[in-house]
Amino acid sequence: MKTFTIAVIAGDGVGTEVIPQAKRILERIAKIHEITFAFQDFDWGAEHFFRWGRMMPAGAIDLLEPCDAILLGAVGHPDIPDHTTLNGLLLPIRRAFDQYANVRPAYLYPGVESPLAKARGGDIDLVVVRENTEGEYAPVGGFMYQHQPEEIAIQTSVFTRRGVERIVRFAFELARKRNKQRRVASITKSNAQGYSMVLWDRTFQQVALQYPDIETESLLVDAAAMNFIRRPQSFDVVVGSNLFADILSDLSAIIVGSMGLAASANLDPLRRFPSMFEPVHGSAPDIAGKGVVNPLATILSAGMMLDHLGMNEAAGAVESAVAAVLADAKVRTPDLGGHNSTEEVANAVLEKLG
Ligand code: GGG
Repeated sequence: MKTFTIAVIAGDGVGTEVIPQAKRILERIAKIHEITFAFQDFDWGAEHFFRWGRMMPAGAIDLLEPCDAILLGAVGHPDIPDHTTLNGLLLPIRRAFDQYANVRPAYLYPGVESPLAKARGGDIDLVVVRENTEGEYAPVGGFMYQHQPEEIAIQTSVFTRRGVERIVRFAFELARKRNKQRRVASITKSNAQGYSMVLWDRTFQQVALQYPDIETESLLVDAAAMNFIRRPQSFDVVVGSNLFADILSDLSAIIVGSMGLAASANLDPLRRFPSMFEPVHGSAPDIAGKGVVNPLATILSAGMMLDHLGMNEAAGAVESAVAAVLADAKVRTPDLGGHNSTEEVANAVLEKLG
């Protein structure tokens, strides 16, 4: 029987509520498909920070490296600055394992209401591909004269030709694999950022020449935001830098109904290291502990993990079960207008899985 070792970091806030539900789904999948998941739970995050002064231990990366994949809940705590939690856990993992492709699908499931009046189930079906290891998130910069009136902060973006080329190529390959509209939209702000984003545009144009079967479009990020609202159905694969694609993927999540449905994969496409799967949402302190967070984003992320592990049939089963629960429109958490609990929604998915 095949065994997959999965590192599990539930993290903070609602992360500790959605991860147990995703594990229940994976346990059921394991039974159906005669495989085993060996979960290794790591209690890293805010509580670890309060106790030890760091979000994860010094040897954390070495502990994660032998695993087949990482399943992450959420990071963030109201009593710790957000840059401390993010830079102490999530971002170092993405960089250490060169998870350069952050894949964030946004599909308007039948049965889910979009805030866009005209959008109907199936109308929106796009994937935001986010460069995940450099760009605006590069840990390069510093303060001078900290906390003084003359304080200076410098934050340097890092764009490399190699980094841009590989994420753009990934986006083109994904458009081919999806075989839907066969279109890639590249997002920059090269009118204002005349070095990094110009390098991005040039690289995009060069890579595009190798994909004559894929239609292309280059948009400034402000126009892209507008067009996500005005003509969301025209997008297929959307590729952008670390910051821009992060912002656009929140927008794409909300036009397909809820952040509670937004799944993501942080991939090392070369498979040298474990890839990491997480809901796009954060720790949501406002609803943490109430048992009402939507578990579907994490369950769909677990589905993406199955796909990455080569369990395509199982991944399809998870996605279909979630789609069926949403189409029934009976059991849903408050973010989707329902009154059910996190556990009840996961139960409904389990029922569909059989
Ligand atoms: N699901 C992990 C999490 O807590 N994400 C929230 C967050 O702040 N993410 C920042 C990012 O993806 O760059």
